[in-house]
Amino acid sequence: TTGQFITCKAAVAWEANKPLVIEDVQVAPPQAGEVRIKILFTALCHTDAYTWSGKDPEGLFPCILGHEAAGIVESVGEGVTEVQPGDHVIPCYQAECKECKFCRSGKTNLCGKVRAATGVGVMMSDRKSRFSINGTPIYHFMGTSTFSQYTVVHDVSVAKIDPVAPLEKVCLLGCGVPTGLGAVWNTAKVESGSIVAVFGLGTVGLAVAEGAKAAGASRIIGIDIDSKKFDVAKNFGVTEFVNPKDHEKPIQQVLVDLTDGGVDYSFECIGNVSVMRAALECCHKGWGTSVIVGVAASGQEISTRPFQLVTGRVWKGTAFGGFKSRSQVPWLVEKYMKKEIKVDEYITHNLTLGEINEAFDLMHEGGCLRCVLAT
Ligand code: NAD
Ligand code: AHE
Ligand code: ZN
Repeated sequence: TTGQFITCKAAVAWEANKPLVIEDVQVAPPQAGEVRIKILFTALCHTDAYTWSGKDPEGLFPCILGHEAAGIVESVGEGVTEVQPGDHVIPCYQAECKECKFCRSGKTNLCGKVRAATGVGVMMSDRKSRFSINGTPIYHFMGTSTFSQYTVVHDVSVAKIDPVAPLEKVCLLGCGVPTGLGAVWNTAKVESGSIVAVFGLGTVGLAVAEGAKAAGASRIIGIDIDSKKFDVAKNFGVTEFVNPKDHEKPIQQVLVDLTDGGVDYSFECIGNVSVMRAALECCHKGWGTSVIVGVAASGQEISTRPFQLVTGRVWKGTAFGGFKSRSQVPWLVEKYMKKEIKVDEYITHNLTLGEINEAFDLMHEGGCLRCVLAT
């Protein structure tokens, strides 16, 4: 079947930091191994704001941002067997082909099949974009580009989910919530009784707290420079709150003093390299493990004294919480349906695609966790 072009609305980032513009975009039919999805709901994640800022070395303009969404398959290209039109899906920026060196390693959730293309805003087969405006190509973003009524993704980047699940909620399972939960369960493997520190109490940090509570952590210390975060953080399992601004001492020292030598696990959920250092250095000698979740700007580097590692602290990082996307997103949806994980509680605002610039403004306000846009 040779499909037709679809003209639809999408929010186009023409240039870094310039307000997004709702445009009529032509979306090409899916080629072999590709899937065209009608996006119904998309949320905003801090990473979209990061790339929009111009600080992402992989950020290309003009592009269509967005990577936390849910929708329905509209059409599929040749050779696509795992989804069909009508299926409810979540696009996955971390693909899972189940065949590449990464997927077969059993050691990582990263997939190598289409990453070279998704990092430069095009599709793998012909290194071209499926989006255009009057013939001008518009780049894809993270292999997902969900700030659009229709998008085209690789088939290895689509998780088919239970059609009963509410898409206006489970769109969050495309990024922030799984990232936090998985950082705890898959990357750190936090044990019952552990002392955990979470730096940054946005959606990702709160999902870390939720995951740590489920893992049986004895203390979950939330650290944020915005004290308003604590009230809401309690509902996600944070047991103690520390605002670095209330202390003269470096925050790592404050935490070491609070915990008889340091925490068992820490998580940086901000994207600030000096906080990453503090998160490592607040870990207990001999075993404390720190997981980098936040994304830091181009040119930023982490540092610490090697002695910190020589004496047993461990520095790790995580992408999408270590979850294998196509295999495990449907499982996360089921856990949500069984009320075993929260999702609704992270949604503080609902707007439409046309209000996307307001939604980006909201991200900088303390009261906003996730804003879901109806497309
Ligand atoms: P967010 O903006 O909602 O949350 C960040 C929080 O950090 C805010 O509460 C803010 O007040 C706090 N903060 C800022 N500076 C601070 C400081 N110096 N000390 C303490 N707290 C501070 O962001 P989010 O959507 O939750 O994302 C968090 C980070 O995780 C971002 O960097 C994002 O790009 C990244 N991320 C990574 C992955 C991954 O797979 N690794 C996935 C999703 C998001
Ligand atoms: N392009 C950025 C890297 C951004 C980054 O690290 N992305 C995370 C997901 S953030 C989701 O909100 C990730 O999964 N990374 C692994 C990968 O394969 O991209 C930069 O700074 O270069
Ligand atoms: Zn994200």
